[in-house]
Amino acid sequence: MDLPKPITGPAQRIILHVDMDAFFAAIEMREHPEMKGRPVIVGADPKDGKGRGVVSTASYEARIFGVHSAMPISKAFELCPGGVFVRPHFDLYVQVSRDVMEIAKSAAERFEQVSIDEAYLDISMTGDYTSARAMAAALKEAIRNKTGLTCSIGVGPSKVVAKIASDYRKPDGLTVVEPGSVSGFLSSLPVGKIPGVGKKSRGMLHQLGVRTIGDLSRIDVQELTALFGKWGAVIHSLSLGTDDREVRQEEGYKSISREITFENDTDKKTLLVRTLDDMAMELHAVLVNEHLRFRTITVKVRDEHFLTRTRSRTFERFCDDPSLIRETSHGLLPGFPEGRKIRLIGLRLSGFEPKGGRQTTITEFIR
Ligand code: TTP
Ligand code: MG
Repeated sequence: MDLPKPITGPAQRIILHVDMDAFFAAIEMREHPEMKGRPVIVGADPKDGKGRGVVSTASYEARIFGVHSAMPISKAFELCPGGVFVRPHFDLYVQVSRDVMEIAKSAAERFEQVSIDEAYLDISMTGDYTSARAMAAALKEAIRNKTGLTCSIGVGPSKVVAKIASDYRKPDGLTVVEPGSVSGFLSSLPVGKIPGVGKKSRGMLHQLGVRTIGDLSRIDVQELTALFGKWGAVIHSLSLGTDDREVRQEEGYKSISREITFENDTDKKTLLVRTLDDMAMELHAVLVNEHLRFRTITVKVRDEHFLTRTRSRTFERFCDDPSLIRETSHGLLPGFPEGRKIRLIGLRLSGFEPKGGRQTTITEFIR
């Protein structure tokens, strides 16, 4: 006889976010043990303080001096003249990234890589937060054994909570936020910890008297939408830890891209071109590693008033030539109203065919 089935709700979601610590710098320190414990700054050549270009990342020792990603390299030199300045080795970073992502992917039901050193895993199958914590600890261990590098992990009921949690005890951190502790965990954190809330939005929120995520959660949504449009409603729900986005596992790359927000808005064409060159080198390293060729190249630029322009070019044939990426991207730099400064620049390659037949199972590759 068929017994009636018990009524059960959907299983609770458990999301894990993993982010490598000082990724490029940590790899350089692994390759050059003599750099261990020193302030290591990966990025453009500082040229005794006259260098153009920006910092890619800095070791935690260098961050004590105030050095951080996207800062002009000349400023980093000023803050930390005794630092070890290293030019990036993207091929190596991409290979290490691949090792990390392979391990992470095998640990989850669903896996989504979101940047070179960062991924979300849906680990709802662990069933409860005690098992999820054990799984996260095992993942940290496996990554360290394979690569010699540390990462930080956050676990929570949504992507936004997991992401904020992974940043909470960096480096080498593990923070688990159970559903009942979400508002307690978020409320006292500065509002800038919400992904996407940068210097500009932070300043505007401070003017409303909003300093913490708790302050943001208590403010009237309409006040936020008046100020930020749709984005206002988005950050309001994020402040409550509400985030329905699923971990999206996609087969094959749709595009690979890189974006950088400058520390200070700039009108220097040379800096824009140099930044595109660095991004081209990094994306080319991904192409080589993933055996891909592309047809479409897109440059995106956002100005100080948040006016965003993109320009693309699609080639007739698939290609993977680094100098072609660089030169085409320079030509695609869009014009802007006279006197406007640029705050963000991005480069994207898409329209892939696998070279030599191998296809990956990793999703988009966006910072
Ligand atoms: P992040 O994870 O943002 O930084 P990180 O890993 O260096 O440090 P953290 O411990 O805080 O996570 O970025 C990963 C890599 O991406 C970083 O090592 C270098 C590169 N990167 C840039 O090149 N430019 C940038 O503006 C940023 C933010 C990162
Ligand atoms: Mg990182």
